[in-house]
Amino acid sequence: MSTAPLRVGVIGVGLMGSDHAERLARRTAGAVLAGVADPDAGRAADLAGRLGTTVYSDPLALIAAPEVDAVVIASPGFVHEEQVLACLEHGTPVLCEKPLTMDDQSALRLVHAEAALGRRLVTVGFMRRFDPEYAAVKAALYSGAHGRLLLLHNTHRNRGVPNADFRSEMIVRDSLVHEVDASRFLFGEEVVEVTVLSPAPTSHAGVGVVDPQVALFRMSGGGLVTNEVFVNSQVGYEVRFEAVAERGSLMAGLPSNGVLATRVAGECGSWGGFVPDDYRVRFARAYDAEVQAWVDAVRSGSPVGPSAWDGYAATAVSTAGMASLGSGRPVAVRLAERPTLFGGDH
Ligand code: ISE
Repeated sequence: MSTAPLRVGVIGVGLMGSDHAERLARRTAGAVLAGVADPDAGRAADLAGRLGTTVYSDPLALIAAPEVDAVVIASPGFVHEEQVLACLEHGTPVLCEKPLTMDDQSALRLVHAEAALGRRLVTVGFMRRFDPEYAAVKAALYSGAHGRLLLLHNTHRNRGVPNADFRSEMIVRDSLVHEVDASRFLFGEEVVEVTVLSPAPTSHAGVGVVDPQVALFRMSGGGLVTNEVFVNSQVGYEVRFEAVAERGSLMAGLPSNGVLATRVAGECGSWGGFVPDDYRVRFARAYDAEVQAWVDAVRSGSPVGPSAWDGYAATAVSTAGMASLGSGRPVAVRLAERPTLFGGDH
């Protein structure tokens, strides 16, 4: 492992990017924050002032800078292809937030570009793989103690969505994509078919927005995954699942958050735990572990975590899911051939 700290630049400093910038500046061993770039110059300058780093007005200049060894991309998905390609051209390791790109074809172009280089530089930010509960369930399933995994039931809720231009497809592409990756990870298989159903929408969704959505994945080994994604639940950020295997089931992300408490609430009491507001709280440990593992892997030169292939495979399911959203009918997922660079793991 190199002894010099890894100098990391962050592109996009909205909610997630500023969280990563702070993590890199304050609590990631072996890393320093080497700069930030964002189209909102004021936002970038505020954050850079607080964290004592440089502002780059152009994300491509940040990628090309000799003072930047590695890059975290937390910009909107529609600029990921150009930014990840620039990292590949400069031989710069990159942790790109999900979704890798907006559709399967652009994601596949990145897979091919990296395969042509012949070395792994791209990691995709599917942080749930680093959540201690997801990792523990995966380890338990792989120990064989529960037998074969048959079914997975996922619940994914957000308190609300921030922007007025929110569309139904964004639930598939930006939210359900986490369940796609988690299902591939826990089953160790590809998703071969997706169906997205549209129940009667909540009155809290925008006009014409299908929310909640229920999606069904058929896995390559025949297992099934049911998913509820509800982004205007009003309550908070809830992500949990139950994996049903031949000799038992495993539940994770239960809403108690470890502590069940009673308290006075008006005339009667109430009981329960705490529901976090958003993903930065619910998955704080996962993000810390993910970024630390990525920094360690870049410094030691042995990649870990979800690859560009994982990003492509998840995006291909989202592309098929967006097609199913209109019709409610099953849509088959057909993946391109997997380059040998990406091995056989999920
Ligand atoms: C957001 O982009 C995320 O990645 C969150 O984890 C997810 O819950 C949310 O729905 C997405 O919009």
